[in-house]
Amino acid sequence: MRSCTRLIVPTLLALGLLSLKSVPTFAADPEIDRLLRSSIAKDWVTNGGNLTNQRYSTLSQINTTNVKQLKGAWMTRLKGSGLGGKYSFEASPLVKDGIMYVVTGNDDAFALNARTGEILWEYWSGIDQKISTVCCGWVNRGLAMGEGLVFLGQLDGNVVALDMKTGNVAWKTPIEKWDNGYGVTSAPLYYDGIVYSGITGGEFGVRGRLTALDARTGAILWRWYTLPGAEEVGSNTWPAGTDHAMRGGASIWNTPALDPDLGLIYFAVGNCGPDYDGSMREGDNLFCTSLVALNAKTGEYVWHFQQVHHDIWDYDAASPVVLFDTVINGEPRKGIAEAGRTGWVYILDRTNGKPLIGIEERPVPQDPRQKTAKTQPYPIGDATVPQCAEKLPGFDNAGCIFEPFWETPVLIQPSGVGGTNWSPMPFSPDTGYFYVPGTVRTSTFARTGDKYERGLRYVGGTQAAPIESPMSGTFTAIDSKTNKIAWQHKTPYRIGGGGGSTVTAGGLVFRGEPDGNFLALDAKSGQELWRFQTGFGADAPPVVYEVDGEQFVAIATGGNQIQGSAYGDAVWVFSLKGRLSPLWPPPPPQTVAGPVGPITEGANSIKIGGNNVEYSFGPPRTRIKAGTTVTFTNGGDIPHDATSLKQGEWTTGTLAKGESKTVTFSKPGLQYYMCTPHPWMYGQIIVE
Ligand SMILES: [Cu+2]
Repeated sequence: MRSCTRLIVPTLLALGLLSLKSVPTFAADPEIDRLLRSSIAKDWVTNGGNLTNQRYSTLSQINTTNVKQLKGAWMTRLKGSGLGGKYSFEASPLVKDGIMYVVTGNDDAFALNARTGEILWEYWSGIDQKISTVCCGWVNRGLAMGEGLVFLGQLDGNVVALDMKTGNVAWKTPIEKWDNGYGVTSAPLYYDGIVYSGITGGEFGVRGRLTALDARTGAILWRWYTLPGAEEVGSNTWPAGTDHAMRGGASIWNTPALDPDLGLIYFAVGNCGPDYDGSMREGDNLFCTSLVALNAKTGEYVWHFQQVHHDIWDYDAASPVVLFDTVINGEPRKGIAEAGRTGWVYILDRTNGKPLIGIEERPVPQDPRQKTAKTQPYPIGDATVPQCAEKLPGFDNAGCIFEPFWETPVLIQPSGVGGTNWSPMPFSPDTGYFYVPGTVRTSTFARTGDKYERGLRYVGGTQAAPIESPMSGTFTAIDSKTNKIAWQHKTPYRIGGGGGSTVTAGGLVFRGEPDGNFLALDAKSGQELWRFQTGFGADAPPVVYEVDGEQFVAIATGGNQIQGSAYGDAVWVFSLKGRLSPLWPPPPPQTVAGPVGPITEGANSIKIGGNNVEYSFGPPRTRIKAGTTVTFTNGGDIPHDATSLKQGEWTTGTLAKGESKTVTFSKPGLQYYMCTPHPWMYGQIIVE
């Protein structure tokens, strides 16, 4: 269809028949395309609000002067979908013509009356609950729409189109298989007849890619691999004559942005695999941890910028890219920015991928065993999280960003689950600020090595937060002209792991807090103007919309597995005419790493992933007599283990669903253990 435009227009020109009015419009959905190209107003039609991912709403009925009156207009529970400890609720609801569309961590989608919250239709994904290749919580980051369809990606590797009126499946395309290590967690992007989807699997030795599908039929139009094949651009950044690039990860975790004038699609690429072992993959390892621009129609490579060369720290670029226009030295410039796990915002010229403000290559510490890169890019400006670990008892080595490590654990900050992770970064053209959520967490990095097996974890090491090490967050306004901090809040909880915010022409930033509070801040000063307790982990990026002249603010409150917030299955919507009052606060997230809860006396049977809390040991703490044999049973859906924090002391090895293993504790002492693939799961055994 699209190639017709190119063929027909020259023909018409040649025949002298062309007048502007008679140009046939071949856009498959001119209305959605127009909304995607426009500033965000009444409707919120794609995950990032429009093609820029700015999350800047021009609505201003709710503003700094009246936001104190904001109350709940409605709250709807989504029938238990995505409710439980293995899930995160990270999707932004979409709104079009008074109807809201939302997707949960179980890939179930719902349409609701955006005024009243009444459920209009339901799509239950029925995804296999035994999917064993979910890296970081069961999550779906959102939807796209166009041509009368709602699009979503699923953890089982399918991209699905639903009829907007009924929720019936229009088409379903497997872009990969989950048992090969793949899944989809990113919100797709729709524009001009094409649905673009990312893919996950950076921890499973996959070959990342962007997939373009025909929106009408679901047919795959093209794929662009984030790991180059032989002779392709970037192939010389991998060791010659090896196939390490073919399992080098480089997932796409989030929604692309698109510039229709330049004809380019932009996206961020995740970490290199195996995550913590660079010993066999000498070179910069393109296009791991990079920003990439492609021709939006053909998928042809145009430019890239690599944030971290030869990544061994799990420093994904996982937050969605943001397009913005600015003036630098009196000249109008087209910018693109992305907040990294490194704690920096990378600000580039989106026409060519060159730094707009300045990024310096600086020498960094070396470890020849890891084949570390000689230099790394340092953006001019401020980082939003600390970039050096503080010394902790029991660790000889505390390092700063880009500190190498081998088999002896090294404390490093930011960790690979720190800085800005999957969370979006809004931009306000009024303030010129980016709003950057960050996680402050130190990890102990160590390389262990791994053998690649299709569909199994392939990370080559570990990064666990030391027991009792603090975990918190930052929320920072970064000036887009200088990349410097305009204001910063230290937050009690981690907020960079998938929580989010949105900014409005009413001068407000709305953001959730993992302890259930929903906040409104003054976008210019950062001052808190309003807060409301939703009763569930309030992490998802909110949206702003209007129905019948009334402005609403919506947030999905269902908790976030990475941020440790309370789970739920609710959508909350607020307006100035709202009448609903706050709910009772849910349990707050942990602020130090390690097992929590009361000590169970004499428990010699420990269940992993029981009671729908996938990433947990139960009981997490037990006191036993020396000589007791403890049985560990995996009651979850995915493989787990229990492994002593003292390296090599004891481990159950990988336990498949339903499998058990016993460990005998003969000597008195304090035992801490964790799950190797999920380094935020901790347990404690006190042996007397
Ligand atoms: Cu686990």
